[in-house]
Amino acid sequence: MHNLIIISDLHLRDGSVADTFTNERACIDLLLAYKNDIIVLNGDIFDISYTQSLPIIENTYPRLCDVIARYVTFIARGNHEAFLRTACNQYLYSQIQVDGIRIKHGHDYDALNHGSLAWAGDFVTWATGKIDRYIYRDFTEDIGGVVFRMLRQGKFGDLERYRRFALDTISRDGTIDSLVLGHTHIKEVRPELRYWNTGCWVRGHTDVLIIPVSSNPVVRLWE
Ligand SMILES: [Mn+2]
Repeated sequence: MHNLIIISDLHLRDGSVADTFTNERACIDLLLAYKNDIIVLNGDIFDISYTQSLPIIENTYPRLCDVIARYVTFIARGNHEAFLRTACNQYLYSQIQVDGIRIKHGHDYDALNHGSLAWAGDFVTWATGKIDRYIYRDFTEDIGGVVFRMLRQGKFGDLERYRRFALDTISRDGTIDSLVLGHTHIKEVRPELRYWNTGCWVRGHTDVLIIPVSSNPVVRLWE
């Protein structure tokens, strides 16, 4: 029996006050502890919409990036990595499936990133990156926090709708037994719905999802 280890939404930035990544040592220890299993990073790991530059992130977190390059099996692309194709010498996939477990970041299911409104989601991602980059210090803990919550509310509406929309995928695709998303930063364990959310690994959160899988699982990858 192998394990599938999934974490998401680290939002690695530049180590400044606007960088909400937390507990690097614990994150490295986790990845090393499961290096013989299947480790998937489920999107918004490298916050390119904030830093505009992968080398800034790699220089800020050299040890973590080295461990990711060596031991992470697959990386799914999040909305903050929309234009990133590779990181830590690994390709970023839009979706990953291990046996019947479909893993994707899930931003295409939120109200702003879906279909013809995808530009709005891209804009919000871009704008929050700019807000954090230039006025975070005076902003985020008060007014910025309120604005951020409003943006988040606009994106997700209620989590019930986001989840239900995503779960429609399962009913339409016969190869999927269960779905693992990230993006909302809210960890959910809903095996009765065949739905999980990997939560996040930022200030106050070190969420990780561990699912046992067969020793020789069938893997499918989407560019
Ligand atoms: Mn996201």
